[in-house]
Amino acid sequence: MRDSVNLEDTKMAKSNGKKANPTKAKAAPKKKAAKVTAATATNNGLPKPSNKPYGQAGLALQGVRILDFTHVQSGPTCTQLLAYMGADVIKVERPGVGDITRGQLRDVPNADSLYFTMLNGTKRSITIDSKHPKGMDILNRLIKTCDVLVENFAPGALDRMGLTWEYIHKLNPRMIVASVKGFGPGPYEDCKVYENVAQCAGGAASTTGFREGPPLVTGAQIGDSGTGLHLALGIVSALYQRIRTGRGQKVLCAMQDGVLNLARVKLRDQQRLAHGPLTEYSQYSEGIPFGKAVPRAGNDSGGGQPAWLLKCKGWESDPDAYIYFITQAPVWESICDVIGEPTWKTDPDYATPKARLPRLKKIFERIEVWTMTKTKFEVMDICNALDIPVGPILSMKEIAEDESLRKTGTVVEVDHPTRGKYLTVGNPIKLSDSPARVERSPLLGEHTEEILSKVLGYSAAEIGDIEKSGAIAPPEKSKAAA
Ligand code: CAO
Repeated sequence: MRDSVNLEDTKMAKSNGKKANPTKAKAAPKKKAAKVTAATATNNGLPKPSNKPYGQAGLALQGVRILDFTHVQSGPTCTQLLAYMGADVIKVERPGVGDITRGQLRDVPNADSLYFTMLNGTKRSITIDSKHPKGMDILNRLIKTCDVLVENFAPGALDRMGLTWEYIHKLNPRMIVASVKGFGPGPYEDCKVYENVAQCAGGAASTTGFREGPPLVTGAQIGDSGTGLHLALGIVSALYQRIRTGRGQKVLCAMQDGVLNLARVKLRDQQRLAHGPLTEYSQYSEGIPFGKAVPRAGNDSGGGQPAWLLKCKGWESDPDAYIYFITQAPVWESICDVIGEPTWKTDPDYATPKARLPRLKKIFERIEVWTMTKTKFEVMDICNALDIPVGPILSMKEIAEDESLRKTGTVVEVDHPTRGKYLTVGNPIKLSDSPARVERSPLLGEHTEEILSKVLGYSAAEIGDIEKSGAIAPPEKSKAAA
């Protein structure tokens, strides 16, 4: 503690432009103060910078071991990302059954589905019946050896297994217990929740779609994957705090909260609505009055730069021949030139962002006349050269075939023993000193023996007993073995 006082003094002295002299710290007894070297003071207690080449100093989360009790999508998204960052993720699955997604939406008979394989890469799989006494023994050992337990069971399921926070924390006070639930504490806390329920309850669906149509869910899995990403940040923060406190904590991410966090611009607009119409919504330029709640805004921009989705050459036969076009104010003159309306640069009806607001519909119709003469990629090339922000609607086919995404490791091809090669999304977060570890997903129970012996220290005889007991094998198999 005293050392940190000295370090603070050092920081203050530095920020005052004085040379740091930790040995002169006021309150610290001489003996303690002398221990703070110049090296630790300037490095804030961190080790000396590694002199290994970047990318060869280990992975960011190396040494972190995760007890992964997740299933379906939200939890697995989180633990897969942590595995990509270098954590040792041990996925616990029910013997003979496993994560339900292994068998959902199967495209290759008898092979784990893409649903499963694309969310569980770089993990190890152990099968354990958590309701079997020997299964509980194994879990106890895992709890003692892991840093983080991650789960996204229905509310109460972990407690019903006997794995309450109190129980876990007693076995391992350093354990971080991270959960995804559908809702936080409140009237819905006991509800089971899937992706679209969260999109609806988090405010995304009511603000997505066209004004004249019903609420719409989006294909991006903001409820599941979005909440998994929030949880990963919570876990890493708790690991960081544990360096100071030495103890674990609970991390909770409710899917409703995660969606709302991603839809916050709409809560912004809800509050703006009290002060007048939302002038950047095309509804305003169409003269349609606003109601009490934020309306659906179609393809309007969510920010201060008006934008819309426009047809490109080939739109009649290609459902993805569109470009998203942003009329960013600083490049308005370039837009006028490129679409062939140079007089709009000085015309008082068009020259300023405010003047344009009631005319957005007409403006985008005119820009579309131009974009329809070009392919989306031609529009990209022309507009990017002029600094006009535009985005092509890329189909999943185009993304799967995109060379640059392969090169950056955002799309990765991995090989799987039963399904062969498949594409997965690699690590979207790039760290310059920690290359992503993107590997195939494990088969059900593929690492059971390896984890029992190498991680938990069971002997061969003990593993034999466990196998016979039915704690790690499906019931039929263990009966046949007995
Ligand atoms: N050994 C023995 N039993 C196991 C086990 C194991 N290794 N792993 C799981 N189980 C049991 C659990 O103990 C639980 O049993 P009980 O209900 O009898 O206590 C049961 O399997 C499964 O629990 P569940 O209720 O979580 O699963 P479900 O398929 O009924 O519900 C879901 C799925 C997603 C709706 C629910 O888990 C949920 O609401 N999770 C929280 C929110 C969430 O993450 N949703 C996103 C899912 S992705 O769209």
